[in-house]
Amino acid sequence: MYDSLTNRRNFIKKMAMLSAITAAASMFPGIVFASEQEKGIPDNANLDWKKGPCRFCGVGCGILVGTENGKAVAVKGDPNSSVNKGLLCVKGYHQIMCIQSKDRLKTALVKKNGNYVETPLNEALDLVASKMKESIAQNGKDSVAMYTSGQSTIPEGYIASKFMKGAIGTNNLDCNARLCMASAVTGFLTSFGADEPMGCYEDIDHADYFVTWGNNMAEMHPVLFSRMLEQKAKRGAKIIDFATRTTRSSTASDKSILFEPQTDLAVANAICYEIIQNGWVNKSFVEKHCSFSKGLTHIGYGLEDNFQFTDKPEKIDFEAYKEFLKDYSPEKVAKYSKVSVKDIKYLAAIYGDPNKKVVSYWCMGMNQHTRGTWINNLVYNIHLLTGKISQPGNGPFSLTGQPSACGTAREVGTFTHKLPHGVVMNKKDREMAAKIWKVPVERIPSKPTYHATEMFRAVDRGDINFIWVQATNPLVSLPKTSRYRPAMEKKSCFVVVSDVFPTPTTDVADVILPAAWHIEKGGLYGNSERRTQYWQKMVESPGEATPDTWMFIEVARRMGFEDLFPYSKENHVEEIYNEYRQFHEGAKHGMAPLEVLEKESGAIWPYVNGKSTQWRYNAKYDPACSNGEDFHFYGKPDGKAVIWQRPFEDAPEKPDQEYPFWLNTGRVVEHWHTGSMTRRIPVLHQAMPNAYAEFHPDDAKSLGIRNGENIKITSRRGSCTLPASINERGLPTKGQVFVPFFDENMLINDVTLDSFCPISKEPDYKKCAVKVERA
Ligand SMILES: Nc1nc2c(c(=O)[nH]1)N[C@H]1C(S)=C(S)[C@@H](COP(=O)(O)OP(=O)(O)OC[C@H]3O[C@@H](n4cnc5c(=O)[nH]c(N)nc54)[C@H](O)[C@@H]3O)O[C@H]1N2
Ligand SMILES: Nc1nc2c(c(=O)[nH]1)N[C@H]1C(S)=C(S)[C@@H](COP(=O)(O)OP(=O)(O)OC[C@H]3O[C@@H](n4cnc5c(=O)[nH]c(N)nc54)[C@H](O)[C@@H]3O)O[C@H]1N2
Ligand code: SF4
Ligand SMILES: [Mo]
Repeated sequence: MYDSLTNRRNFIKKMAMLSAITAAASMFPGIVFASEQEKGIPDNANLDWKKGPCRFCGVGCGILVGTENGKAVAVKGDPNSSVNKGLLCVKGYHQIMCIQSKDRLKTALVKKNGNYVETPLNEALDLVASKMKESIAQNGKDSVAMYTSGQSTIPEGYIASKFMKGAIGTNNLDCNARLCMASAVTGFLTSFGADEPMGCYEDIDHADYFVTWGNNMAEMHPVLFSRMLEQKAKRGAKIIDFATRTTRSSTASDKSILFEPQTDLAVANAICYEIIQNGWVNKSFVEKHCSFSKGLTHIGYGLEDNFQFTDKPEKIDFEAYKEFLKDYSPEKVAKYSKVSVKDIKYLAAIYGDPNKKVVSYWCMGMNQHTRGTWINNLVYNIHLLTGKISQPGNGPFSLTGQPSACGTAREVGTFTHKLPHGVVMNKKDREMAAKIWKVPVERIPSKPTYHATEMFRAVDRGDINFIWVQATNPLVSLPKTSRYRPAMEKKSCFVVVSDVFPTPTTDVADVILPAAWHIEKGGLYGNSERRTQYWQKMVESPGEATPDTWMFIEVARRMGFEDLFPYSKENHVEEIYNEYRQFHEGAKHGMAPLEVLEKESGAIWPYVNGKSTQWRYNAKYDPACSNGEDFHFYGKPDGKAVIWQRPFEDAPEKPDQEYPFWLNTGRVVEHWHTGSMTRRIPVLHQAMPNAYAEFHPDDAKSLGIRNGENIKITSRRGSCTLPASINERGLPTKGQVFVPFFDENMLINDVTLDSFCPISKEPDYKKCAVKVERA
């Protein structure tokens, strides 16, 4: 990709930059300091720098992309972005290196007699529209589905929703964010009645303690982690890593506390037990701003098709809650959580100290959990009991993973039950959508249909006959792909996949649509701190590669919905955003206008009277607070946040004699998810060429496994062979094996379990039982 840098000196400088980055990356995982990067940027006056958000994670760093002769040639951190202040991680710096990969999809491909035939895009879109129409005519609206992404831009997600729900009239729209932050959403809704965190990244500058609840931030949210390390160096802020596996985050922390998978539920309750026992409850806060509830227990695991669950919340009082906590004394919980009584008390004392500010962070450890909603509620309980919430440096902070998990998946609402404002079940919300979309309200169905896992189960059963997959790679990323790959190969379902590169999912497609990549189109993303960021197209896309939004619009028009999609090709991003903004008008969720987003490196919603709201629910900062009190949890009708009674319950599958190990899966700093982009970036691919299985050295010894030796991991669903890794990147606890899922040649998701949290429907990729043999 550096072809355009003909200047030899610049080339050498580039190489120096790469090695500086690599060196810094190995010293300090994933973290590169701006000064290192600046050295390598060509001092070429012709570079035209354009701003935007990073393509990769939910931190949402601001980037500046340097273009020369129509090509993107350099990336640096945006010094004006308050998120990263000029810093980026290894993925950030190298992001543009994948787009000129030789195997980039440049034309549409249509499968004919088992072979892919290059087809003009117009013809391919005709075919997609006719197949969609045919399926609807033969089997009804709910026989067509769309599966999108937290990496889709706001306009992409918005048009997908308008197309499926408003035009066709089916709720068969869900996205990969279901696999990612659905439990965060249901956690927020049950505790606060409104989605997304109350605080912002500036909390980092004020907190005395950071407690991470199973979140490997050094590798997954590297720039935020570097901001925490900076505060540690500057002010002595402390990082406590509470996790099931020793990672680079643990080794960079002040204290690492390990627990048995799933028992975070019990430890969180034990912390609340201690807070109450020691008189650390912030009584006036709790009396004024909190209520207490309990829900059903033994709620199941979603293992069977068409699993249904509805909770039955009941109000309780403080005394009943206190009584319930008796089962969670540190002494009792220490027995099965494997966290010592001393460490439980240590954690409780941090939260309980009224003079210390604490931020809790989490991501997939808590969300990919068969009790994901519960564990989110339980960590909120700790912050609510102590009143450490919605203030600079004090708060629970649920991090997102994907660049627009918040902006697109949650705010636009590309889920079966959601609308851009509110939910399909609510008549007023449907009326609002119908009005803005200019469609009859009866067209928007009032019942949710399939969430991600159920959607692919429905494909397997033959209940879905057409599926369009966009900006996600489910045949690598779904749990239990051993079931869903054969399902997608069935002739009963016509499969359309829009991607930038060939993947195991495009392998099963009937039509492959070539998508324009991030900087080849304009768009908007929303990051973890409710920051909306806008960028404009920076370079042309190759061949017939086209923005996803435009392909959706073209197909919708071909299906007879021209009137509903009157956008212009040149300005559709802006036209769509302006339409979408109407859904969120008002003090609780107002979105910044484009003129502001054009100038600034994003704005945080609620954007009210020309200002971002950094701390919601706190009357000092949030204009939507209206009860005359210092705090107002206005998401709930009574203005009070809910402290939930939620018990510890076991995982659906635990190690036993036949399958004696826990399997835990996740990620590494170098790769993005299924690796389709980062494995095409040479420096990242070389740094981490293939997946591996991490063991505790004692387990390796007793199994007679040497480092690098191939081993086979088998569950009740499938198996996967890969090299063993001992004492390398991370260190699982005894009895646990860890595998990253970025490698399409070593498909660990053939082994994982598709059980999910009954409330959020988010699968648990972190726990199932496996056996291990030498291969
Ligand atoms: N480099 C890189 N960065 C990324 C991504 C990427 O692919 N690559 N993806 C992004 C996305 S979409 C996401 S969702 C995030 C994920 O970010 P993380 O959630 O930080 O990463 P994972 O590797 O999925 O999960 C690792 C954590 O799961 C915890 N865990 C395992 N079992 C349990 C349990 O029972 N309870 C609790 N509480 N914790 C448990 C482990 O302790 C470990 O810290 O990363 C984002 N950032
Ligand atoms: N075992 C295991 N599995 C997991 C997880 C885990 O922790 N363990 N985590 C889950 C989580 S949290 C997540 S978020 C998912 C992520 O899983 P996926 O979403 O399936 O993974 P990605 O690799 O991000 O897939 C995005 C695809 O979009 C393509 N793409 C990039 N840009 C564009 C674009 O502009 N348009 C289009 N049309 N395509 C584009 C990329 O090439 C890539 O193939 O994985 C889930 N799966
Ligand atoms: S931390 Fe996330 S947003 Fe920032 S540069 Fe790295 S991948 Fe991009
Ligand atoms: Mo994710």
